[in-house]
Amino acid sequence: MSSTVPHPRTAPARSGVPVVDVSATGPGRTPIQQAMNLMREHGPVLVRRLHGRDTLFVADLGLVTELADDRRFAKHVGPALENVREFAADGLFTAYNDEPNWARAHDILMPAFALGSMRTYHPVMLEVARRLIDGWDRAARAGRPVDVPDDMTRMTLDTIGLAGFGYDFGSFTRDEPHPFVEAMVRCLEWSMTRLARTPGEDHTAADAAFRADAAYLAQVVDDVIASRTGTGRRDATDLLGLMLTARHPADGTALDAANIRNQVITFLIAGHETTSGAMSFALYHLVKHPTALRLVQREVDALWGDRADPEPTYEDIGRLTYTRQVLNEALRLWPTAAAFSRQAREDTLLGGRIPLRAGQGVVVLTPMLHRQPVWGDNPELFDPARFAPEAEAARPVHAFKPFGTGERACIGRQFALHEATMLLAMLVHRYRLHDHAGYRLTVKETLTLKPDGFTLTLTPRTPAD
Ligand code: MNH
Repeated sequence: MSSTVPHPRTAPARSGVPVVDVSATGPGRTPIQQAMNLMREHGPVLVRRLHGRDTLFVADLGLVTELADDRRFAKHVGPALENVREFAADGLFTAYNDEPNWARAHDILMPAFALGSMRTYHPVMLEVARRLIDGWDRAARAGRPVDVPDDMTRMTLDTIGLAGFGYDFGSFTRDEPHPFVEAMVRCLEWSMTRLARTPGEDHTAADAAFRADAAYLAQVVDDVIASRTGTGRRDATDLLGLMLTARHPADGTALDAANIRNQVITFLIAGHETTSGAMSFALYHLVKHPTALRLVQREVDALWGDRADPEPTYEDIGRLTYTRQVLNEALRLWPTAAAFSRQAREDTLLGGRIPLRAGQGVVVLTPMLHRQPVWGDNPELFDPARFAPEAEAARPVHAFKPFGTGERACIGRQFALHEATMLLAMLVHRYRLHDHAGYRLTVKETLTLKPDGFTLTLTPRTPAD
């Protein structure tokens, strides 16, 4: 694979980049947190060596700023995404830059993600938020804890299913997550742990299980597509409608059936997994930081007063500026898609000293970028004031990259922020959140990040509380 080309043998010495060999333990089940700890020890640029394969990790702001220059660098589909390609192929997320289907799909689907389109999704997002609230009301009455990441995942999967594809996963009518989620999580885990394999081990069973899961995902996707094509509503203007009928604005081409399947898998996964983690981390930080919670309460109370069942409008969500700051701050500390890769367009020196060959990958470790000195003396502190407009304006633009960078940055950013801001605000307005278990954060990695085993208990709130 192109990204695992050995680091030029002389480079570490010449460039002064530390090389840390982790072969003895491997990266284990938490490779992101391992890399974070390596950086805490060795600084914000290092080479991680694993069984002779080198990966350059970068979090230094100056270097990331260079890597964000689309004239010198582009997205790199590194080993992790190569594994995801085994089930998402040339979908938007995992397509190579020069694969014609990337630009074709990007141009066709862009209109579905313009800010104005969120107005169209708003009613569906609200409907699904209410499904979650119904469930949380029942839990509150029964005094039963809720599993935060599980319920956030139910909510985001149903939202992307309905808003993007007119397909109802019905996640809140099930005790267990929809089997699509379980198969998807196993596929993502396979993609991650496959990177940590020791040469010579036998992985036949794991690979066979993966193939079965991937086949199941494809089957769900075919079902999603069939339920549309069967209705005669092919021309709906949602994502699936665009995929099935839209023509490229410049050359008139359309997406082929195989690519549509890859796009549907891609959007079902990319469209829910990371948003779910982001909302879970935001709730975690809020229960641990009463001052910030208080400020969110003030904001939602100012908007919705003591109405028991407010009807959040599309415009309301834009007014929830502090709630949005909370989400940004949660994404700073735990960006749920925690790394992205860049490659040099031509042989070059990064930072004037680190030789990179054309096509060679560099991993930006976002959680550590988000803890660099530009964030002040106490980067571990959760403080939404960092995202007050004045503070944001004063900060270099590339200091905050939870959605990646450049033309391959997240297409779903507005979608995620609209959905997450609305739900967070509704939950804070409606419930008192109790950290009944004195939760201690452990971050689970399945390529994306989530707080593991995070539960809350709830009681109804009246705005005076
Ligand atoms: Mn999303 C790309 C993070 C929500 C669909 N997303 C990316 C990248 C990051 C990212 C980082 C860039 C990856 C890379 O450079 O290799 N995305 C997020 C986060 C959230 C998120 C942190 C929520 C919070 N993403 C969403 C949602 C959707 C979505 C919601 C769809 C509805 N994301 C995508 C797609 C891409 C992407 C599609 C690939 C875009 C491209 O390469 O053209």
